[in-house]
Amino acid sequence: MKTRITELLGIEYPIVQGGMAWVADYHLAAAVAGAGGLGLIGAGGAPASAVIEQIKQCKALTDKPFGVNIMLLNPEADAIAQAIVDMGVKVVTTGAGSPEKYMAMWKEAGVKVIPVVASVAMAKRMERCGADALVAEGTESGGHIGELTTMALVPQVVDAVSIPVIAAGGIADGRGFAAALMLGACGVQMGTRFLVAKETNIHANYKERVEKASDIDTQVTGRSTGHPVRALRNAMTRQYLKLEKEGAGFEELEYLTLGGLRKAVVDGDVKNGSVMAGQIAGLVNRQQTCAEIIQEITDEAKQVMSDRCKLL
Ligand code: TUI
Repeated sequence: MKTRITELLGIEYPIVQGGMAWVADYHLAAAVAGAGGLGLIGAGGAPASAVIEQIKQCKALTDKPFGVNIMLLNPEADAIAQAIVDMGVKVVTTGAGSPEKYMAMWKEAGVKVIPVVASVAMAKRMERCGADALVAEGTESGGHIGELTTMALVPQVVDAVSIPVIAAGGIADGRGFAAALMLGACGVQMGTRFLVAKETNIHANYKERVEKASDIDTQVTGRSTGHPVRALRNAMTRQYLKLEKEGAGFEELEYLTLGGLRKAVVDGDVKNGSVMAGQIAGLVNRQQTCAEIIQEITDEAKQVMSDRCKLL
């Protein structure tokens, strides 16, 4: 399956695994890379030393290209950005901010830079400062989100830039993949589907919550603080939304979510932790290997594209 993204990154399938904080470790990144997609180590809020160790381990497991996602609110983002260069990581994706200040350094080192954007303005800004491609991430996604839906965002970003666009948000099967291609994307990024991959090292309770989730089970907290985050509804999201409605301040709200993702991923506390997942969780109900996921999605996409064409 050749697209501008497979050619740019030297991968077999235009499928990128989301760089999920606490979730996307070197096991998952290497498994996705081995299956022909782009695997990512999610740096999240981890210290640079931990990310460097993850990169080393990933290199030991695979010869295929893999990347690192930098969450730009990480206080050690500068050191992680430098480590990417020093360690010869081939691809970097960024989230929750603008990576402009690292761009010159990465370009000079030949790192492919793929910022995640949630608006046309940000997409244009990233192209201007030298991005090689973009992930256009709709509000259906889990975790930190923007306002626009994937359906509205992707074609508008595709029209606004010349670099290849990867669609994300609400995509978990071949139909979503095919639809993204129809919107003009050259590939897809998926997080939620990979949450339940066999190679994903998260607590069994987290996987079970995702597998059992229905279409209406996610909630968005933090709209009032300017940090909207989508997660599966639980005692934490309910309490958060109640406090938000009552006009609670930033500090009180932050306290509620502090360490919430770690609580859910590592401790398996899916009641009080932050069980980040996208709106498509209702469709994700089986644990498969990364290779099975990628194979099934590409087969299904090819099938639905040929079926639909016959109907026309
Ligand atoms: O970054 C994400 N998703 C994330 S990061 C994350 S870790 C976290 N944990 C607890 C609380 C908050 C975060 C969990 N999920 N997706 C990529 C993404 N980036 N979505 C939206 C954006 C974005 C937002 C603003 C990109 C650029 C941007 O620009 C702001 C600016 O500088 O103008």
